[in-house]
Amino acid sequence: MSGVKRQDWLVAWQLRARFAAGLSAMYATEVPAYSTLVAVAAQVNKDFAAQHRNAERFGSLARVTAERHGAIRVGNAAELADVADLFAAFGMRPVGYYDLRCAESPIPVVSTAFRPIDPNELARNPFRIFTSMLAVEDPRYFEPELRARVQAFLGRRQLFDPALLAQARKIAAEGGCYADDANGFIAAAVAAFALSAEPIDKSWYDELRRVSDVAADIAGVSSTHINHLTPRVLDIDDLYRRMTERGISMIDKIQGPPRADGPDVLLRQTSFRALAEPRRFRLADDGIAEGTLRVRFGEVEARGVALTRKGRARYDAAMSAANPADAWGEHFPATDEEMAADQLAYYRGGDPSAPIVYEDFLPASAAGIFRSNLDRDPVAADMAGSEDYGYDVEWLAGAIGRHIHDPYELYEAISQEAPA
Ligand code: OOG
Ligand code: NI
Repeated sequence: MSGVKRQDWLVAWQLRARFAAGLSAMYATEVPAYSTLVAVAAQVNKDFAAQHRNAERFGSLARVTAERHGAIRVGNAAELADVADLFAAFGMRPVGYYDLRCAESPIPVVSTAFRPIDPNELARNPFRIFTSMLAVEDPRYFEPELRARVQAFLGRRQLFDPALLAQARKIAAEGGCYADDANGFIAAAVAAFALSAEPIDKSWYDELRRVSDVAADIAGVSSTHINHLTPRVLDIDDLYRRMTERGISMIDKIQGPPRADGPDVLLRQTSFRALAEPRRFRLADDGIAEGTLRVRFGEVEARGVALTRKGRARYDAAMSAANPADAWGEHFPATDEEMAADQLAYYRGGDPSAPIVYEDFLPASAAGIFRSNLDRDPVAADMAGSEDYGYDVEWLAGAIGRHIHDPYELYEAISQEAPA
């Protein structure tokens, strides 16, 4: 970075911005369609800003253009605790709990999102990583014998170099590090999420694929990897059209709220399948075979105002209608003034011109994004019932030894502050 001297002290947001940029550069070399997506997204944002006076109401154009979220998947709570330690060095805390086993099309994971929580930190760089953990204790997916072998496999692998984690803990404790040390730290952190070139044990991978593609992606290989990196756009319908025109076939719809006349709410997302990437497989006779896997994809998103619990209940009602777009007006007013007056959405100091942007995820969309990129549905013995098999937010917080922030409490606190 220009103007940064070796002895300069870099704080969490500066490290986070470099981490996000480093992952983005790596992902662009790994998944070329990502570069197309980023270029089209930047053009959409520029055009939107030129045509709309209040284009920056959900964040500055600089923030939105640099904004990304990533996603990773890990196998168990010990791995998730290491991820939490690593991301803490970048000022990213666990926020929210998502149980994707409860989705309409269940996925055998529970998830949280690591992100900054302070409004100033978010404004500087809001990088977030949706992090999923395999629900290996859930008997609907894993019978005892397979579970034991998955746990043994996970217990043997090491996702992160202990020296990297030690450095992360030190940086988190000290609130930053010298520029001199930052380069190596960030390069090592980025490299930890590269797609591994190590041969994949084919019979083990295939056995897990019979449970679910996600189980194989998580526990069938010896490392984790960034599986998508999502830019943010100001007009996702426009983005969808432009990508389709370029011959990139997107999933058949935009997930989340329909396009509406009133204020944008929550999060709208869409994705496309990445091309198959070459991978090497180790066969039963110890021979190596070349093959391909399609485990990664492209995604893009648009963000709107954060909804209160009351607003979220309205959202769920609107989305359960046969045609959410038609039903939208019955559940939501058309102006920020009415949204604020009805306490449906969060505004700084209650000022309707100061919407608070939604910084989190939507479980139905997340499951939809997972699903749209899988070849087949996971096989679960019996999906019916609401049994969580011991997974809930308190369990997860205890298992990683960290408070998992409640998104509503964070938005509520920001809404008490005076408009910026
Ligand atoms: C995560 C999918 C969820 C989103 O934007 O909702 C997600 C994954 O595929 O690991 O990233
Ligand atoms: Ni995503």
